[in-house]
Amino acid sequence: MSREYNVGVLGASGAVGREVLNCLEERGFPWASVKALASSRSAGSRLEFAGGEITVEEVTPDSFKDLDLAIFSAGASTSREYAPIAARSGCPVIDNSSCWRMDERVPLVVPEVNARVLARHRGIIANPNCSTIQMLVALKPIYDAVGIRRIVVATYQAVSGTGQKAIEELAEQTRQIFNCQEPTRSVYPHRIAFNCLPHIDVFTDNGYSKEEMKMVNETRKIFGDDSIKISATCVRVPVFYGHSEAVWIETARHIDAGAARELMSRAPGLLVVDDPDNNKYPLATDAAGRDEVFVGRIRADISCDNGLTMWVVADNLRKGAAGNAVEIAELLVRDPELLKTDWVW
Ligand code: NAP
Ligand code: 3JN
Repeated sequence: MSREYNVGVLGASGAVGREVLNCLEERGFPWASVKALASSRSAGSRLEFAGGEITVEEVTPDSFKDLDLAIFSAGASTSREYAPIAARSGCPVIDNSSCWRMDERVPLVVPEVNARVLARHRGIIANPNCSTIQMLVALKPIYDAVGIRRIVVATYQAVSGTGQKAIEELAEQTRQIFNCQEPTRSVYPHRIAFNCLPHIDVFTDNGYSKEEMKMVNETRKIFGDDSIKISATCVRVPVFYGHSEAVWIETARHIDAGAARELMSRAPGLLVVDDPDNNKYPLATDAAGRDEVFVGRIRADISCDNGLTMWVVADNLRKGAAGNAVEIAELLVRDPELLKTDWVW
């Protein structure tokens, strides 16, 4: 019989953590046990899993001793505290937060793009930001074929990227507006219902938001190429699930739109939906609940030599967070070398 694994899910009660449980179940991950961890706030509450229920436990430094691997999505400060403890207990961590992404000791992994860097992990592996993941799955075949010099991207990000409370805020504000009531707000600085907010995470000294700079820095680390020029504008839109992106690239060598479409149609994890004459292009509503990245509207950028532009959509909680993390976990259990616990954190 093939081996089964004891898996920890830290942040299990949150939007990403619940999706991690769904992905473990739906993708048939070989689990022997699944331990749901969160803070004292939700300890004792029950979550549906694999046709039954599991009880959430409060995370403590001892939580990881009997686990083979853990997936974290409980924010950067929780990861900063607990990921080294788990790693030192022999439990490798796949971390969804930004805490470790730019740490030189930590591989930052999108399986379709740079799975090979997993080999040098020391117990902590970082999952990139959702907006970075879907863009790079789409661009990888073009990067490999002709190189990419410059990327300009505008994102249209769903509220589920902010967490469970933001999903409830969009639903409640929509209900209030339809009932002629003043919308109440607590998560975003402005009303999100029937609005677009060019503001995700905090603003930094250069005028870009932290979310925008994550796309810049993470892209360079994952492609292993500090020469790529990148400019991002990240926008929150009143969509529940699924991030969309308008992406413009300047390639190092010429490639026409047809050849780019052909390359993308053969790339792993990427589905081309590109028949505008028949109203076929990627939509957040179609991507929701799916693990693939969708790309369409692939065309020459008429403003730029060697320019291409496209529309890229994915479920931000699946491929953008939980799904990518579970895919990394699948790679770990497939290769016994990657689960050896002789690393030193
Ligand atoms: P959420 O819905 O607010 O859930 C937060 C989860 O973290 C809950 O389970 C919460 O437990 C737990 N938590 C918070 N503080 C904790 C603590 N001190 N100790 C233990 N558990 C704690 O947020 P979310 O949308 O799921 O996102 C969670 C994190 O995932 C984010 O902060 C971010 O770092 C990461 N994330 C990554 C991406 C990506 O692009 N890869 C996308 C979204 C989120 P309680 O129920 O007990 O409060
Ligand atoms: O806003 C989104 O659509 C994605 C959100 C990601 C996120 C939310 C809170 C904290 C992150 C992240 O993954 O970068 C973090 C964080 O860990 O910094």
